[in-house]
Amino acid sequence: MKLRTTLITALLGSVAMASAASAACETTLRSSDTHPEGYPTVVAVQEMGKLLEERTDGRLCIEVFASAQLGEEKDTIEQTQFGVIDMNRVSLGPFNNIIEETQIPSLPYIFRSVDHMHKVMDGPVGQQILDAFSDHDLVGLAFFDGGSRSFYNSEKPINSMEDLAGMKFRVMQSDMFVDMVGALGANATPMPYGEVYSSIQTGVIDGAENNWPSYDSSGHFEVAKYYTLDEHLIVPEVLMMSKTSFEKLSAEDQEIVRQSAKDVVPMMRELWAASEKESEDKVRAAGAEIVKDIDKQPFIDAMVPVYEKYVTSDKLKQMVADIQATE
Ligand code: GTR
Repeated sequence: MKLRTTLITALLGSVAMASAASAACETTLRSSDTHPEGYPTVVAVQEMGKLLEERTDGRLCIEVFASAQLGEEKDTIEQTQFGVIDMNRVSLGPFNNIIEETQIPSLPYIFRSVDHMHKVMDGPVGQQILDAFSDHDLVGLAFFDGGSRSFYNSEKPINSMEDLAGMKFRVMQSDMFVDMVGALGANATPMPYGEVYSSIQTGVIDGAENNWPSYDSSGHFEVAKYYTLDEHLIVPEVLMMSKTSFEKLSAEDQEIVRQSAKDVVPMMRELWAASEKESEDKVRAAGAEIVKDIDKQPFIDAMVPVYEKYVTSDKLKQMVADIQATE
């Protein structure tokens, strides 16, 4: 937390001070996040709110409802489509069953690295995905980092794909992720994030999969101490707005919203990298057992049927080719 606060002050200090001094806003956009206060995605949207307030002379600001106060991701997506929630920061995972383009950056092992993911999402494929939100009553604003996701469980260290056989893992509510876990020889249970801790604790599932900061902030490391860095997913996260709320804004303010979302991305990325490190240190010190050097090739090979099932149309095939061709 201390590190995060120092970073934010260094990166956005002047804006933060300017906005603290300004008067109350005319319109406050309500934004949802499943993560708690201090988590990089929450901080990034709060910082975007400060930019907005400053750039609109107080016409617009943002209030982030953290810790799933407005509901679990799948439900808040619907509420954002209906205009009940103005803004939302979620993983692309729960969008997979709604917007087919979001399946592509959610494919296992599609990105070679986080840098590769950044290049793709900052380029034409990223724009194509943001544009796809507009057919679903939403406005895609920016992509945030979600690191890489790996399996953790309460039972035993996973050293190879064989060790996963028959185990039960929670996945986000995406059919593709159910098939991904099935292709690895394990069983998947899609469920909301907020139910995972107790489901592991009571033995309903053996574990789940996520990135360092979520493994830490959710407390899942307390009930599932074996974490294997197979890094099967690098799923970007998205900040989007309800089209209903967006269309209430003037053209000038719409542009300021779009620009401010993009402007917090570099800060979000720095915050994310620091947060990963901080969470890793914390869960290791708390006794989590990490398997780091695992042969990923069998995992990658096992994903062929998932690609065959989900990358079906020419459009989706082209997206995969564009990603693979991105240096
Ligand atoms: C986190 C992600 C959340 C949510 C969660 C989950 O890494 O930031 O948006 O998708 O994972 O697994 O449900």
